[in-house]
Amino acid sequence: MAADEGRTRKKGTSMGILSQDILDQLAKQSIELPSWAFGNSGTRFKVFGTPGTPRDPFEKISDAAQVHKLTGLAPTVALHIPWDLSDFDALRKHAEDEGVSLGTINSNTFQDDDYKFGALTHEDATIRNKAIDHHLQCIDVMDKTGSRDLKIWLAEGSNYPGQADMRGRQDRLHESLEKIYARLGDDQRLVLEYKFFEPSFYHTDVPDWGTSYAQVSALGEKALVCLDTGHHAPGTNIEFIVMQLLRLGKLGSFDFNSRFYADDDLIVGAADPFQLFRIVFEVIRGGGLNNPDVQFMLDQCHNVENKILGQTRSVLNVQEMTARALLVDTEALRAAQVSGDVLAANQVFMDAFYSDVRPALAEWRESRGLPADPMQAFLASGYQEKIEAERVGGQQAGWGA
Ligand code: PSV
Ligand code: MN
Repeated sequence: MAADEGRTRKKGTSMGILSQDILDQLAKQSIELPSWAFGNSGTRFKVFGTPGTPRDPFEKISDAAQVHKLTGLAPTVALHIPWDLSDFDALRKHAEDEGVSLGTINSNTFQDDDYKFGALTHEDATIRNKAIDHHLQCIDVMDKTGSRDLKIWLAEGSNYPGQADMRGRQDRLHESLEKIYARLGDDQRLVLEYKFFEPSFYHTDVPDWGTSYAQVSALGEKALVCLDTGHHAPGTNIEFIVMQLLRLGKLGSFDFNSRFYADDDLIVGAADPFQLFRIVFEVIRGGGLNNPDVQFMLDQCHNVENKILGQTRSVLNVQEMTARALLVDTEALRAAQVSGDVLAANQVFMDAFYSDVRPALAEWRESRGLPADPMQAFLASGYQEKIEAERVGGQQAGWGA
């Protein structure tokens, strides 16, 4: 135990497990929510409609703002273009009125017939230019919304060996990205997301962190990698990638979610809480926690669960794992590592992982005027009943609106 425990820890309360230093770090944490998490989503088999689902970006923002009101953790909302096309001055004002602001702008080159065989990599310059123009429009939107980041995820690749000129596509991707990058303002950034497969099954043009890193490094300082935790082959050591990208100064953002099999987009920490712990530990180790250069975001689709509660659960899970990772006794860990004490090092690590920080976090939340149990508070708030009664008629939002 630290000698200054009496000074830094609140004795006699469950918060005592979390030092003031840890609480200060937790107080600074922010996690961006994706607007699309509040619309309907599903699988290729069925999209289930849910009463109260937003019909437009304004209603999505209102729902996202509930998560922030309940947790104090989610002050910004990412938009998807064209799904969230609207009067952005009004949307920005609406977000401010609701106590949040607009965040990352996500482009979309995966829902247009022209992009069947690629967008930024397409053989045909007309189609490439169309995809580049879409990104330039996204940057126009960013100018209006005050957003810093343009997030690009590309659904490009091929299904069969021999189908595509992989090398040529990589070269064209670079040329296209250069044109987009050139349009960024001084304070704007481009984050390039990778994903190992789907919708293409043989090759994907940006399948891994190395390809994203190579592409963004060729652009310049304002281009970085986005790491979506669901976009790796099973068994991948994601925390190693986190460590490496932080070491290289190229980790721009996270899309947090969890997965059992493929890109499942489930609640963060649901499938493998220990993996989330290991990732957050490396974030802290690499200086990425509460570092504005490393944007924490969720990228989720709630197919069967309540969407506002699903997002709330996710941000709370990130907060909980951050608290646990901050509990790692780094001095003891380092000493064990240096002396080659394998078991002691592992025990230090696991001690922190197994610490139950939930009562401490509940008490701390209350001390800051937030509900001790945000999930319960939402259920008691009447908000869900209200939106179900009010949002009748119109077209519920989903992938495509
Ligand atoms: C598709 O896999 C995806 O989930 C990517 O992760 C993007 O971030 C997101 O869609 C929105 O375009
Ligand atoms: Mn993503």
